[in-house]
Amino acid sequence: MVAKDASKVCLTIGSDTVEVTALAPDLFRVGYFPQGRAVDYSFVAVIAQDWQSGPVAIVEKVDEVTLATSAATAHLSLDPLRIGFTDHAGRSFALDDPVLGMGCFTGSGEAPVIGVPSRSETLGMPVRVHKQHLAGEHYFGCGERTGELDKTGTRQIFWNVDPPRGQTALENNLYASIPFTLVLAEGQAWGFFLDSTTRVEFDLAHDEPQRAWFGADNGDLVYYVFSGPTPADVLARYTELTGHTPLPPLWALGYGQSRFSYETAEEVRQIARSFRERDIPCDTLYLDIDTLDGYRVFTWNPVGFPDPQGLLAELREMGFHAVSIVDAGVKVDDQYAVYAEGKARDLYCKTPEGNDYQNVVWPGICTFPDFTNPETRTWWGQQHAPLLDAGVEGIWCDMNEPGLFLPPNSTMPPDVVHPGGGKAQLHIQVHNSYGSLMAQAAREGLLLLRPDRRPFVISRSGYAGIQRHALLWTGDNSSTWEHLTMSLSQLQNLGISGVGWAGVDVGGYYGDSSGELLARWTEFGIFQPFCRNHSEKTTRHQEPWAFGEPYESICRDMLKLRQRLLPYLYTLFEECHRTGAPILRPLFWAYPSDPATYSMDDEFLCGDAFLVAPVTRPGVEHRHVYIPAGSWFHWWTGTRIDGPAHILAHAPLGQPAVYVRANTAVPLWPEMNYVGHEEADPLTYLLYPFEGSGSATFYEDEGEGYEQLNGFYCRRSITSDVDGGNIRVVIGEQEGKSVPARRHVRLELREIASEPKAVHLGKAPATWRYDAEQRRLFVDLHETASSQLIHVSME
Ligand code: MIG
Repeated sequence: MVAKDASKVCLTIGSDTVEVTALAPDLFRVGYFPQGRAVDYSFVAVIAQDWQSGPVAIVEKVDEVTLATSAATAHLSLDPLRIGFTDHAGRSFALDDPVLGMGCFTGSGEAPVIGVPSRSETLGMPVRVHKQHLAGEHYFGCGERTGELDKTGTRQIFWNVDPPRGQTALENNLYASIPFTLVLAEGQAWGFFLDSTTRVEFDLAHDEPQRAWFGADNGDLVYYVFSGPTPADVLARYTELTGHTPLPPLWALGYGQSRFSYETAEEVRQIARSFRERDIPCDTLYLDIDTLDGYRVFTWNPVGFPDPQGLLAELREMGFHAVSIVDAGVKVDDQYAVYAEGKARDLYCKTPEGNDYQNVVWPGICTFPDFTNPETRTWWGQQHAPLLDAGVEGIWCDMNEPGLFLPPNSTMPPDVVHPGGGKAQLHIQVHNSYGSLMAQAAREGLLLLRPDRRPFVISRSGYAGIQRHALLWTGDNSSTWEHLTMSLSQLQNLGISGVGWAGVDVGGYYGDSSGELLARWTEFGIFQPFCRNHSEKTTRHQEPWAFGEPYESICRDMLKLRQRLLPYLYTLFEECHRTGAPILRPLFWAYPSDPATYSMDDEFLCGDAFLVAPVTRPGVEHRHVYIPAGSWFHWWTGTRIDGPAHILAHAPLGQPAVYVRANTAVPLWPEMNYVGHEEADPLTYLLYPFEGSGSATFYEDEGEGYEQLNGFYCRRSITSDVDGGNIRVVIGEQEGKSVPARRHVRLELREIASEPKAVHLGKAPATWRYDAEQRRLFVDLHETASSQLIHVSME
């Protein structure tokens, strides 16, 4: 039976329901609800509800139905049911495999079936869709993976775990699960997202080269297909569906220092003082579980931290922000108010017999809030009040897979019950959402408690959509070169899975770091969207000064550069917030038609302007770098390289292989050690002009609060045109109502071969200085809302 409305076709086959809906011109949703299960689309990942598909033409023939939007068409052949897509350029994608198709999965090698008689089980059968793997298709994304960028030919498991220490790149699933893949073929992208919070598996042409399959262990099969055709189109729609990364407070982009644990207030003070005395930038200090009273969340250890409010006020005075850890487990202790209240209100997960489910984590025996229940989330959010009152400004959600100690590295048994405030579900059905829901509770709590502030929440676990609640850090890595290598693809994989705000622990968590490893890691770390150094209890300390010289100076120089780059990074965060574009990007993001970029995951782009190729081996000063099309300037020597080219870069310690794209302005602050340390005046636009043209955007706002929503921000473009001996730079007219506090603006043009004949600002002579030795031209300008044209005549 076929029914339809304006943008949806609904099929009833036996007791099964299949719906295909056009949500937007480039986005289709397929829902398969077997065996009488109710039509139900999850709320955990998906946020957008009011879709405008535009006109949808639904055409019904005897054995075929099509839904056509202005951009793409879904094709349903009805006997047997097979679903596939084309776009208006005639490209086919996400085509059901003609033999196997979609349905309840009964056994390996057998076709899934639709319309089998109803079985009255809560969980339902495993469900799967088999798609054709078309020639030339490459799969990317899949969330938090340490394996390589190109996932073609692999199996990917989506099931959140707290892995044993020292995992290798073979460890498939980690702390967060994002069952999304971005597919590229011949420069064109499409996307696929399977929305299920139970265990999910993708076979990306692993078993058979002509097939890929996507399955959930039980329940419904709900998937979304994005028609692209660019990677940016796919990510824009995916993040509209699952939510945008909020704008962070500006200080959250600065460097953070952490340790499991700084154990006393005095130790925290000493760390803070060392940063300032040693002139090393740092914005944020992290307080790990030893700050707690017997590991009870939302408390303070009265011995080590007798006066948290006083400590945090001192830190604020020194320009630091403090972030406190909150674990998922609540210590069973009737004298402990948090536990007692959760118990009295009956907000914990249950055993099948109806008792509170208990397991052991840091505090000993614990219960676990049922975050699927909205009432639990509100209650949990309120618990953050004493931390904020003491001066804590950010919340660090840990152990939220949930990770349990009995047995080690385990999680909840599948039959634990999440009562859900009325809609009970088994743990296996909601497992992958637990971390996201905890982060959501924290974020919503912070928003209620400090409505004028932008919440800062960091989470270890998450599901698709985690980006709208928290930034994700990648948990317990190791202080090894191998883990540094793995980090590069891991952050690229996250970026193209909607999690733009992410970072790995700089220096590595488990095991002893070394001066060289820390220095190399920091060289890479300053380009991580989230830049925090963290290490485990039993390991050697790894603060930037821990290994002496030359490593301390290298870390200082790198972190100073990060701090100078904050206006550039903040512009990228705003773009990510608005469009879903990752901050740290694979090369193919900008070069989808260049297949050489598909596997080039030991280097990456940071925004449009920077190409970064970290050294990830000890004792090595050279490495291969692929320079993609365009002209690029080496950061340290100014040497120009025209891509595409494979080069051997010289990258001695302290001078990582970093390149800046020609004609792409980079806004920079003056050097400083934390946000607010000094006035950000002057603002420098750094630019490497070269024959041709280019443009960049600069966005700024208060860096806190929400006045940007009332128009108080400032966005402008900077364009550069070079034609023979004429360089024309236009700093565009300001959009938005903010009035930046600075008065001075400086244009710094690099690699100018000789002293210019004349430099004009509009028609008048400009104030400028040429540094022949450095080949740099500095033009002094004033801050103004109107546009400024700078004309450099070389002859
Ligand atoms: O079982 O709070 O990933 O960053 O330092 C370890 C102690 C619990 C795991 C986190 C790590 C943190 C540590 N936590």
